[in-house]
Amino acid sequence: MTGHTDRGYLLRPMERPVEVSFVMPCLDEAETLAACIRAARGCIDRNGLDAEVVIADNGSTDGSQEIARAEGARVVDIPERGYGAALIGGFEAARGEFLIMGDADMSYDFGEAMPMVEALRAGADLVMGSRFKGRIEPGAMPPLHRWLGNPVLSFLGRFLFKTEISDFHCGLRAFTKKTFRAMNLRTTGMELASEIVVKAATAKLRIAEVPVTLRPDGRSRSPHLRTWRDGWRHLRFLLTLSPRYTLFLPGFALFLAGAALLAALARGPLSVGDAVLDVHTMLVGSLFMIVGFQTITVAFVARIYAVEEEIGPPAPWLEKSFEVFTLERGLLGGLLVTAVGIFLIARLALEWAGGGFGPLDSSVTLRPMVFGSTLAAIGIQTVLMSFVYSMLGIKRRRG
Ligand SMILES: Nc1nc2c(ncn2[C@@H]2O[C@H](COP(=O)(O)OP(=O)(O)OP(=O)(O)O)[C@@H](O)[C@H]2O)c(=O)[nH]1
Ligand SMILES: [Mg+2]
Repeated sequence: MTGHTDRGYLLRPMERPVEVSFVMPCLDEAETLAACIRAARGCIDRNGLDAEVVIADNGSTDGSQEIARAEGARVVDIPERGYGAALIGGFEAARGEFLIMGDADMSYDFGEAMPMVEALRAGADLVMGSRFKGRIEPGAMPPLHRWLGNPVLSFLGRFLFKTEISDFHCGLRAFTKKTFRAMNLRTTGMELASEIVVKAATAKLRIAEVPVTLRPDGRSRSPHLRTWRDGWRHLRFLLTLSPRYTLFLPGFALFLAGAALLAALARGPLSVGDAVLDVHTMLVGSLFMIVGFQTITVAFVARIYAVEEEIGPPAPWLEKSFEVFTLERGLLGGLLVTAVGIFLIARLALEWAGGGFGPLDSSVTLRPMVFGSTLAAIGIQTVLMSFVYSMLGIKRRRG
């Protein structure tokens, strides 16, 4: 092992840029932190890297900071809690052109960071470690994460964001400082792991993959990651960022199915084999249309929100649509549709009144009633959502 004297390169003045920064998020990792910093240093020494080690700490109370300093690493204190917030703070403070992130619990081998540096030197923007293409040592990953959480979330991520990445949540990865700036990372929790991949994939950055080994972590206490809480946060994040597949298309399909049912039954009952479809099926069609329409409108809420908060990929078409679909036009359109709906209902009511409010033949009179109430519901939904959109898009409007 090398002594303290040759650690000078880890204690350089802040101004001096280096090629590589190893950034480790740390919350109470006194048991394993020293070994992690030494492993990173081992990689630096063996490969003659011009590098530094940055510990992004969230106020550990077990002396992790002192351990880090004694090992010659630079400690950055991040007041905002959370894995994502700590890492973002660490990246900002890092002086390297290349940033390598890795957990401080000895579950990753920092020696495997070198192929990542080489990939970055060769022009990659982001290099993802892949535990599935590498090795997962026995006991390193709980079965629930191994066979359900990670594969399902990675599959969804690949499908929703059109990327080949095999391991969305690998803790060992590397990217350039330029990529870091371009990604404009926003999430403060564990979902940062997803955010990085989603942003890199949707911005069409050059992503490389390197197999890595996952070992059982070296600490005696339980991990910070809580399976269901963090799994759900990742899932929610992916779904929010991709309303096209999770909301818009299902909503649109439902709306069309409902419209088809209403159209088919508009003139009278329909026989399908031995079955006779009538006004009851029309009501189902009406329900489909209303729920489908609501789903579509919520898809737009999700997309506008993600764009406004800069947590999702940008959408220039949204900017344009705000110019075309102004609040006033939305209100007008919604009111018109509502008016048509009310007209259909009112016409029926007048006929009913003309007949002295006597009993109605529901198989006939329910038809315009269903059309009218469906249109009124959709019209009112349009009016309400126009307000919601204009509130969400308020930052967008200039002057
Ligand atoms: N600064 C900071 N670091 C954190 C926080 N949560 C986790 N970390 C660090 O992030 C790394 C990974 O945390 P773990 O708790 O091992 O979570 P994980 O590796 O994703 O999950 P497991 O597979 O269950 O171990 C470790 O270095 C932690 O110290 C946090 O809130 N703040
Ligand atoms: Mg861990």
